[in-house]
Amino acid sequence: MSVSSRYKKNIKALYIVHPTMFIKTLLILFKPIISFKFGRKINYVSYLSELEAVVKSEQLITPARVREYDNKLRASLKPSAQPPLSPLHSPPLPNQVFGVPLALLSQRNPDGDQVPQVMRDTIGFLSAQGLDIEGIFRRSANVTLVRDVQLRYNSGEAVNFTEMEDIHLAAVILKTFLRELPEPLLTFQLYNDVVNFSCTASLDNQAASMKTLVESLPEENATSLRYLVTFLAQVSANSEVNKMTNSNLAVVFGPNLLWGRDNAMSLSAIGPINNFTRILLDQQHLVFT
Ligand SMILES: *[C@@H]1O[C@H](CO)[C@@H](O)[C@H](O)[C@H]1NC(C)=O
Ligand SMILES: *[C@@H]1O[C@H](CO)[C@@H](O)[C@H](O)[C@H]1NC(C)=O
Ligand SMILES: *[C@@H]1O[C@H](CO)[C@@H](O)[C@H](O)[C@H]1NC(C)=O
Ligand SMILES: *[C@@H]1O[C@H](CO)[C@@H](O)[C@H](O)[C@H]1NC(C)=O
Ligand SMILES: CC(=O)N[C@H]1CO[C@H](CO)[C@@H](O)[C@@H]1O
Repeated sequence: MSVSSRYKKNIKALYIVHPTMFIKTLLILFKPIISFKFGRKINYVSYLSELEAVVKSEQLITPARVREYDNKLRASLKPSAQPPLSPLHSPPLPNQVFGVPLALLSQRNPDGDQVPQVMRDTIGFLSAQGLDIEGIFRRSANVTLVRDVQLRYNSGEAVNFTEMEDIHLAAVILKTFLRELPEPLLTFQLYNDVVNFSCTASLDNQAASMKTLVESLPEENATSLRYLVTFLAQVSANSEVNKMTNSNLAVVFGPNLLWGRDNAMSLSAIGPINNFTRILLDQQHLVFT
């Protein structure tokens, strides 16, 4: 008992990769026995790459089978394996919001606003009420509610997140919107430049190189990116409370900002993409001037 509790105290955080429903349920059942403080140290991550953002990968001894499983899981998931709410090959519904090009959304906006309504709604709500929520953007939301909100947007209904009072729902909707764009916000065109960014840009001109890249984006993409990144900087400015530093945010948002044309997120690209995202967040005041 004393040995085990000393061990528990020494554990800073426990990460569970590839959590199954079974393990999550087990932990919920045992939560009253596991101390509260320890319960808070348990984190779930979906992929090894998210873990590598926290622990140096050389320090991890990962069995080959686990790596294989991780590759399989990732290949099956990114990003086309989302529930077929946004049929890619049939024409969009008249008011469809998820899975349609940004240009179409801004065309539809009456006041010519280039930032899509979903982004305005979620970010507006989250910057008012989400900044001090621990683990914002890390947690999942009720799948039924997520689908419900997507359906409401896609059928042209207004959605009021303040009324629903659900921070994680709004956070998941924002991520889902970005991930379901037919082309990522950072565009396929910039894929190579982004993946190669760390090799090509020297440390002292990172911000300038990034500024050039961002300025080469189509206007509505650049405007929406700026809107998002400015908000994420607000989130990490509160990382003392919400625990979401720029690196943590980059791990969550990188894969929603850019993926390859073949849809499968290659393991070797995800590190550089997340790195790029972190630098973008770090340097946002210089990039967007
Ligand atoms: C998810 O939301 C639906 C609709 O409000 C509710 O019926 C269901 O119980 C919720 N599921 C969970 C796991 O909370
Ligand atoms: C959303 O709901 C809140 C709380 O009910 C209300 O105060 C606010 O005016 C609503 N916003 C809109 C745009 O309807
Ligand atoms: C990155 O740059 C190297 C050397 O310039 C090149 O061979 C490689 O194809 C590039 N990779 C991508 C993904 O663009
Ligand atoms: C991420 O960037 C750091 C420097 O900021 C570099 O040392 C590291 O190799 C990069 N990692 C990847 C996967 O590109
Ligand atoms: C005008 C334009 O090219 N906009 C692009 C912005 O990015 C989206 C994907 O997010 C592309 O589909 C658009 O073509």
